[in-house]
Amino acid sequence: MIKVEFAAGDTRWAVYETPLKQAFAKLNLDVDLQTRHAPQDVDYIVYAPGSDLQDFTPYTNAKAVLNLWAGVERIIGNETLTMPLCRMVDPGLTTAMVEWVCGHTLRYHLEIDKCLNTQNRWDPYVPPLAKDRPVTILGLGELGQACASALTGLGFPVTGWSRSKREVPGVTCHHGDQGMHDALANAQIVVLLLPDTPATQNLLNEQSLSNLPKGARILNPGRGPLIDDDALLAALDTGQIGHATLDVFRVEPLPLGHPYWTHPNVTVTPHIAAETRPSTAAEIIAENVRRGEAGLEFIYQVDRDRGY
Ligand code: NDP
Ligand code: OXD
Repeated sequence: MIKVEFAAGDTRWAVYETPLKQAFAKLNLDVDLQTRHAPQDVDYIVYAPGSDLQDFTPYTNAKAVLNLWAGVERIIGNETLTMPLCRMVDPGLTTAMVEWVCGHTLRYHLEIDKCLNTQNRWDPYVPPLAKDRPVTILGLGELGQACASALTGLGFPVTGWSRSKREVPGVTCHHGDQGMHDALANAQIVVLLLPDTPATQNLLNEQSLSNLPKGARILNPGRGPLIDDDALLAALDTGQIGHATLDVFRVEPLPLGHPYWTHPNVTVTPHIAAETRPSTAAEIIAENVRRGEAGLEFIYQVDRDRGY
């Protein structure tokens, strides 16, 4: 029997136990799924940041750690984790991110805030069509590509930027340092969908913010450290950046008293852009257990050198 340890916390256990058992059964995997196996017996560990499990040393026979989150910055530096680490690529999470990004892009594009604050004024405002509103997505991975395709489908001219060269139908793709400069040059709305790695921290800084057209808007559902917060606040104050919608922060929950809470041109959402969905994520976990047992390569294995 395959022993799978669920080490993602009690709250998640309550919602993941049944979908995981169903997903294992669907693949005919004979799994003993528990929260308290003896560590040396464990074959796979289902994990989430914030878990009580921080020392992987006793899990001497574990074949993989299967993360329920897409981002791995809170686990990748754990030196006791020597077995393969797989991140989450969940169709439910991807759909949620596409909805969040499209929704907030349309809020900016249609100037929905103006409509909500008319205060009895008849003040006709005609937004441009989407085809005249360039959007740039920094990060063209699973989520960036899905969002780029959806925004292209809505008619926005989409530009994307990644570390390596990418091709996404209908999207102008750039990569590398000069590529970022080019990707930002015309962007009226910028979406950050990069992982938090040493190479991506503070990518949006005084200089890159000044590359944007005046009044550009920022959506950050990626990670807080991608942005130099002081530089963004300064750019919001001068109007270089028109508005920012931020879902992720260096410290979460965002501390009370942080200037983002009260800045008139910032919207804070509490890291809800895209939750992992148990029913679809369970199938990804089960597929990786199946692969591990069949001696196949895991899907979505993290490359520790790249950091994502
Ligand atoms: P992927 O690993 O699939 O894609 C990451 C993208 O970022 C790739 O295109 C990659 O380039 C690019 N990238 C990485 N490093 C650099 C760099 N130094 N310079 C330029 N481009 C770089 O990740 P996902 O799309 O699945 O997820 C992205 C992030 O979204 C997650 O890491 C997480 O932080 C965040 N997230 C947030 C959620 C929320 O609710 N707010 C939910 C889920 C995820 P390349 O294509 O060349 O590899
Ligand atoms: C994730 C997240 O990385 O929720 O999955 O941010």
